[in-house]
Amino acid sequence: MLWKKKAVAGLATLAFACGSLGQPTVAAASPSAAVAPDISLANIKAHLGQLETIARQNGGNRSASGGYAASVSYVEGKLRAAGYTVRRQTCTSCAGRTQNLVAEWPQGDANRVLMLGAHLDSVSAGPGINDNGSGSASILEVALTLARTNPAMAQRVRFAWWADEESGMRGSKFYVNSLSSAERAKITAYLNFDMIGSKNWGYFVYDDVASLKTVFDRYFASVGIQTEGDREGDGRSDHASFKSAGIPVGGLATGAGDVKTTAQQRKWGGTAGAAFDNCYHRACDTVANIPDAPLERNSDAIGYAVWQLATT
Ligand code: DPN
Ligand code: ZN
Repeated sequence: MLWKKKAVAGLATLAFACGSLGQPTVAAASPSAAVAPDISLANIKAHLGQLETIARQNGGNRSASGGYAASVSYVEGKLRAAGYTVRRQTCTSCAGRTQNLVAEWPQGDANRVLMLGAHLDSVSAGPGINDNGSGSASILEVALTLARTNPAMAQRVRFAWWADEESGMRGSKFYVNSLSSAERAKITAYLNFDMIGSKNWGYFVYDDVASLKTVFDRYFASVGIQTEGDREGDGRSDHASFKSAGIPVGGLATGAGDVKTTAQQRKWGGTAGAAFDNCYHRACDTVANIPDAPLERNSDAIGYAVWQLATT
């Protein structure tokens, strides 16, 4: 949509004008970043449909080895076809679902790495389409869009799909522990996406690092959406593994089992007094549990942040 691209182009100029006022950080938006393209909602929904089919064919979930392994193969196949070099890491402290999938776009300064991640496992109760097909499919489509549009890069962008988040963020912990201190120091920021299509959505931005929250907030402001700092997900998803290692973290979420307040209903619509996602960790977390609006906004926010932080 042209109007949206114009609005975002205007924001790039604003970021440039205000850049000198910001605090120096390891993860500042680039003054000369390219304009982010639209991230295709239709493609994201196609990925989610595939993940649900995989769950159906494997006992109704993507938690046990069959449904998890098939999810890894699906994402890996798309990345390889787009030209990514993809690495599987076997997480030996993970149970049943053991493969982390890591893909790096091989352009930009190899000593500065922007990392994005989403957990690819579900709980055993259901197919896990919001939790966390939504984050997994969105960063997959961002990765494919990056390959297709091939902008000039200031940083490396590395994407990860984590094994075994649901029993204690084991995949991401294993990965962070496997890095040398020199490799950790190259990661300028880790951005996490876990549940970004909740049916009774809110717009939550991780507030661990102000400069990263600001990048996302600029996108949301450009489309007239107010955000709140994320509380519900604090320490509960894979960003915690990176934060513990001293790596700056950011991310997005639309809410899980917490209940929407009246003030939040006034801000975002939906139903006050009901959970953000009443199918959280249940069998009904299917494609029918995902509305378009939060998925569209959050995936475009991810694209905006990647282009702002990593392109030139
Ligand atoms: N996605 C939830 C889980 O994996 O169980 C944790 C979570 C809740 C993360 C709320 C973010 C926000
Ligand atoms: Zn989750």
